[in-house]
Amino acid sequence: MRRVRANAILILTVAWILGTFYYLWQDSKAFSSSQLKKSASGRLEERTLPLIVTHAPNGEQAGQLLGLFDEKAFLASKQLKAGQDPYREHAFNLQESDRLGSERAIRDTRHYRCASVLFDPDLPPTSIIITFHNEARSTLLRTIKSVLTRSPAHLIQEIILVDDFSSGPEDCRLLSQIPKVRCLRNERREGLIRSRVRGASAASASILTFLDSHCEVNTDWLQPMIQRVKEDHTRVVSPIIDVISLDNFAYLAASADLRGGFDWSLHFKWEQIPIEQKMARNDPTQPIRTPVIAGGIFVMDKGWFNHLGQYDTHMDIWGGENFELSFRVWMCGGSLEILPCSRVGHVFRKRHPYDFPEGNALTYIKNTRRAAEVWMDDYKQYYYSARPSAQGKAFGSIADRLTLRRKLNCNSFRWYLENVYPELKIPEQEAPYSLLKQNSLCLESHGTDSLGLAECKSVPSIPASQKWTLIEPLIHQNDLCLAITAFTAGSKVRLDPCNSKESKQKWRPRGPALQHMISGLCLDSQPPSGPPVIAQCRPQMSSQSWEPQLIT
Ligand code: UD2
Ligand code: MN
Repeated sequence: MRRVRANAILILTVAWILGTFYYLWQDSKAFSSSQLKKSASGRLEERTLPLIVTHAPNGEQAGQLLGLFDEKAFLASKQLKAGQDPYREHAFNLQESDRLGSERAIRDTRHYRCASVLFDPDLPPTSIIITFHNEARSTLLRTIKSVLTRSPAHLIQEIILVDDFSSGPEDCRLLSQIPKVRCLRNERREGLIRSRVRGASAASASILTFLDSHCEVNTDWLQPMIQRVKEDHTRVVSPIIDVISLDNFAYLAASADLRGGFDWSLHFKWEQIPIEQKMARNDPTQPIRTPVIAGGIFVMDKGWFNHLGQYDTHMDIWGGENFELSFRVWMCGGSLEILPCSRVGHVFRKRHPYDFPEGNALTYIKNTRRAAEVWMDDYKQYYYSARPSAQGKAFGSIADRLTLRRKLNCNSFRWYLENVYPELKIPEQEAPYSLLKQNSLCLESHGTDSLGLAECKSVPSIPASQKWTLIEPLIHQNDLCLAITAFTAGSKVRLDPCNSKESKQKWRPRGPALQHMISGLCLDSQPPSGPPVIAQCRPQMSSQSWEPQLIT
């Protein structure tokens, strides 16, 4: 009897140990597979996990979902004609999109741990807002159907389409036949910003969800976002945006280690999460704080959206609104995050398939100028330095938005930089020019090969050949730098293309003298006739004294 019991305990122990090993193996497999294997775009990730595939519903369910809407007729009437360029109209391969039809199974691209995250049973419903301008029928319908099939029905209060004055009114009219879908058509082209405001104002749910018109939502995409907003209405949340190939419409997982960032020209970019934050992340289901959102796909409490001033409706067509919203949310008491357990695919394109009545560049400048002028305080100077073409371009009145900022009592842009985006470095102040004086003479270049001394000129007639910029360890003249020609005393100096790693170009001050760091020799003008060389350092000698005099 005792032996039987001992055997049973042994078997249970072995089973427990094996089970533990299996669990740990699964875990490490998932982690290693989620380590980045980047594609050219830097965002794609390859996974080898056995992933759950999200299936399209069966025909009967789909029929019920669409009500009286005649999907076949809708798709058939606007297909690509033989011989037509499939990229021309939409900047993606229309033929492939049409071939896929209105729904398809896609890979569940989430980390496997996301499947076991629990949500409140009483999450509030949301209004989905999709604005479109001449969207392809197959992509638009797939967006709508993926929402209907991959979201818990009770969470979708309605889908509000805003047709931004597409060429014909038909799409809007026909799609309204789908249960839960409403379509509002603009009477003139408004752009996506005013269109979204129109859609949001018509929404009846307390939570707003914005989507582009060429998306496919993935398994359980909605619950994580509504949960976070329900817990704290000041959070504005977005999913990881997966990539739908514009060529073959393959659904590709994006990296889960990215957040939204930008440079001083207000150009959006995906960037790696800072290393300290990455190290601190031990739970891959946790939100990622992001300085800005890409703009198209996010969930926000409707009351908070209205309280914060919706959007700047003087922005036109496309662009810049994501910065304006992001700055406003952070600076006025909210937060922005990316939720890795929510995944939505989007067709990223290389060009805009539609026209900009005022031109693409001017519109982007107008919109980003408005964002910079209202939200960036004195830091807007860096925007103008990075985008000099923005200076002097019209951007309309911003009085209302400045009043809004005051009324909301928002933090400064400095606060935003210090607390939200410390990684955005302030551009180095342009170093001032100096003369390098030796009594009444100045160091002067004559082309790249020879240097000499000449009478110092004064403002405003100082020639470029006498202007030097001292940024240790380099002595610049524009993008050329003072370099020795050999490491021995008596060697001439010349100008070479600047390279801070080049040992021949490294100098440091030694008293009034300029010492070459590696050879230890000093710049010497070799009176009476030059040319300057490097010589044994004797800083007290006037031929080695170089007095920098700032040119103001
Ligand atoms: C990204 C955003 C997009 C928007 C934009 C900056 C994602 C996935 N997309 O560009 O939502 O924030 O950055 O402004 O983050 N549209 C109109 N009227 C117009 C022009 C466009 O309704 O005059 C619609 C268009 O059909 C689409 C949406 O607005 O549904 C966004 O336009 P996009 O897809 O050309 O922008 P995208 O993805 O390049
Ligand atoms: Mn888009």
